[in-house]
Amino acid sequence: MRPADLRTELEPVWCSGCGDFGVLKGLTQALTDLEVAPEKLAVISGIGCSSRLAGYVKAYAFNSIHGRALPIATGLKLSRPEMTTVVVGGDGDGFSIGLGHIPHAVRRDTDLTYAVLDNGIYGLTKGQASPTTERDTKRGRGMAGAEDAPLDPVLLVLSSGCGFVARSHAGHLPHLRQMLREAIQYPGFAFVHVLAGCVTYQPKGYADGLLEHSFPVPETHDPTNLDQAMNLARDPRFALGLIYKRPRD
Ligand SMILES: Cc1ncc(C[n+]2csc(CCOP(=O)(O)OP(=O)(O)O)c2C)c(N)n1
Ligand code: SF4
Repeated sequence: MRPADLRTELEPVWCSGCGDFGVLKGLTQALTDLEVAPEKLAVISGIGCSSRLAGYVKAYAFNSIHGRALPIATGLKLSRPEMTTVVVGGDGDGFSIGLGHIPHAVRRDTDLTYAVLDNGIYGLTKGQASPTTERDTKRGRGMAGAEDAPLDPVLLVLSSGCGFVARSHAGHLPHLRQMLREAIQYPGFAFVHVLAGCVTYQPKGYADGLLEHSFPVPETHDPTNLDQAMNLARDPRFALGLIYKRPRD
């Protein structure tokens, strides 16, 4: 099986240069590495540009309801445990309307991989501020809310008790492929924070800026140590790599 075999015939409607293309590629690569057959795969998303990804992967896919992908995916996984279940969505979908579902999905520890494609903005609805919009983001039309302090997705899931937490960048394909592969292999709730660019509503060079503001998780980091993981997550820059993986009994 090749990654292209996991693509539907639909052409993505994303803007040329959108970071979501990288995530589609990284995800189909990771699934191919793990030899996940389309009939054993479910991709569940909410609503947003990033959530369109579900329609582009050959799988039982559901581009569902804004903010509600996690409970839908949990129900699916509980009734069909043999399905590899991947949840995708944006920062608006996950951390605004969908935020209340995250700690409970973490507590239930259902075997899901949740990849949030974080472009720091509501792309689909034309560029409003999201909970991860930085305060210094240029104010444009519809940017109400950008004066609020951004939340940190990695600290949020770590403090909720998530057993697998990783971060990658949509333009860093081999790394993203590896992080998604490890997350899918983890037998519980796995969270992957994917830094992604929106070329239409974020300023020029935004995605490169994210990368410049990132650093690889140091080799000395022990991902089984929660204190070390929390300290790494507190760094104002973005640590890219496996941040935390709780050993399982
Ligand atoms: C219940 C509900 N409220 C609001 C909306 C409008 N809406 C659609 S997508 C979206 C935000 C999308 O932003 P994000 O999740 O960050 O995804 P992106 O488009 O940036 O990938 C909003 C507010 C909706 N579809 N349904
Ligand atoms: S508006 Fe932004 S997030 Fe949406 S497809 Fe275009 S570049 Fe991607």
